[in-house]
Amino acid sequence: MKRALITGITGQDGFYLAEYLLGLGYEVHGLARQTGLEHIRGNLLQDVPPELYQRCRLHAVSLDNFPGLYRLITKTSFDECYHLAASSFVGERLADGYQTIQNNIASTHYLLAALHEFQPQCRFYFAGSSEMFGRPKEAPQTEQTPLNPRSAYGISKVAGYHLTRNYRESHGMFCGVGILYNHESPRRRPEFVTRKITLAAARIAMGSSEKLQLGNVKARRDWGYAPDYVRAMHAILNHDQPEDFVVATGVLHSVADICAVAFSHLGLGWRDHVETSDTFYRDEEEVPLVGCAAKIEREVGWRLVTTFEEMVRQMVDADVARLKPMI
Ligand code: G4F
Repeated sequence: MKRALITGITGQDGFYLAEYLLGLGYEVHGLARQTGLEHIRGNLLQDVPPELYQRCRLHAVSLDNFPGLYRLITKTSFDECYHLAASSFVGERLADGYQTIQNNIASTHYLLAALHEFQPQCRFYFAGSSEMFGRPKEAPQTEQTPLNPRSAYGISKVAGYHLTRNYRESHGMFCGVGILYNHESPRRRPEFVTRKITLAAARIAMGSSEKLQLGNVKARRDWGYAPDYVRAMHAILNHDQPEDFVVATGVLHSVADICAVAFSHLGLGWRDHVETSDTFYRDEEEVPLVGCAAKIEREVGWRLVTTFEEMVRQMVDADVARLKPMI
C-alpha cells in the first residue's frame, strides 16, 4: 500500500486529493494546524464530512514548526508528498503580503529540506499556480512562458517553484510541479468569485433581497474543476520523469459568464441582482491568464472531464442544498 502525505489537507484541494488517493488504496496522512484538527474533531469545518478525515491519519503539525515536521518525517516513511498548503488570496495588497511570502516560501523549503535529509526517495509535488505568470507576455501560457508574478502569492509560488526545481536538479529528488489555473468546486471558499456568486444566487433564489457586489464582471479566467485537477497532481507524481506541467482548460470565461450560468440555473436573470463595486475591483491583465495543457495531455494522458457550465451548476445546487435546512 502506498503512503502519501498531504499538506493543506483541510482545504478544497486537500479534501479532493485525500478522497481520490483513499479510493486508489493509499494510506493518507495529512498535516493540519491544531485549530484545523479541532474543527474536524468538533465537526466544525463547513461542509466537510468528518468520515473522510476519519479514514486519514492527521498530524497536528503546522508547517512553521520545523522540529515537528522533522519528527514526523523521521518516524513515518512516505512514497509521495503533496505540498498544497499555502496562504492563497491573490487580491491581497503586495504591501500586506509579508506573511504570505514568508510562510509560503519557508514551509516549502522546510519540507523539501526534511525530505531530502531523511526520505530522499519520497516523490514531492509542489502546487504551482498560474499566478506565477502574473502579467504574462503571451497567451496561452505553457511551461516555457516567462514567469512574471504580480502578487505576494505569485511571488511566493515562483520561489517555491525554484526551490522545488533545485531539489530536483541539484539533489536528484523526484519533484514535480503542477502549474494549476483557477480550479473550483462546491468546496471553494466564499471569498473566491465563483463561490461568492453561487452562494449569493442560492440565497437570492431562496428569498434574499440582497444585491451581489462584484468587482469587474468582464474579468476573465481559465476556470477548471478541482476534482479533475487533483487527478493531475497524482498523475504528475506517477509519471516516469519528474517534470513541470501546466494544468488548465485552455478556455476563458468571464465573471459575467459565471453569473449567467448560476442565476439562470435558478430561473433568474443575473443583471437584476448584481451590482459592481470598486471594493472588489482589480486591474485586469492585458494578456489573459489562460493555460495550454497540451504537455500533460500528451505525456501523462490527463483529460478534463467536467465542463465550466456543469461545474457552476453543481456549485449552485450544493449551495441551495446547504441553505435549505436554514430556512
Ligand atoms: O476568484 P478569484 O479571487 O481568484 P484568483 O485571484 O484568480 O485566484 C485563484 O486562482 C489562482 C490560480 O489558480 C490561484 F493561484 C489562487 O490561489 C486562487 O485560487 O478571482 C478571479 C477573478 C479575478 O480576475 C478577479 O478580479 O474574478 C475577478 N473578480 C471580479 N469580482 C472578483 C470579484 N474576485 C473576487 N474574489 N471577488 C469579486 O467580487
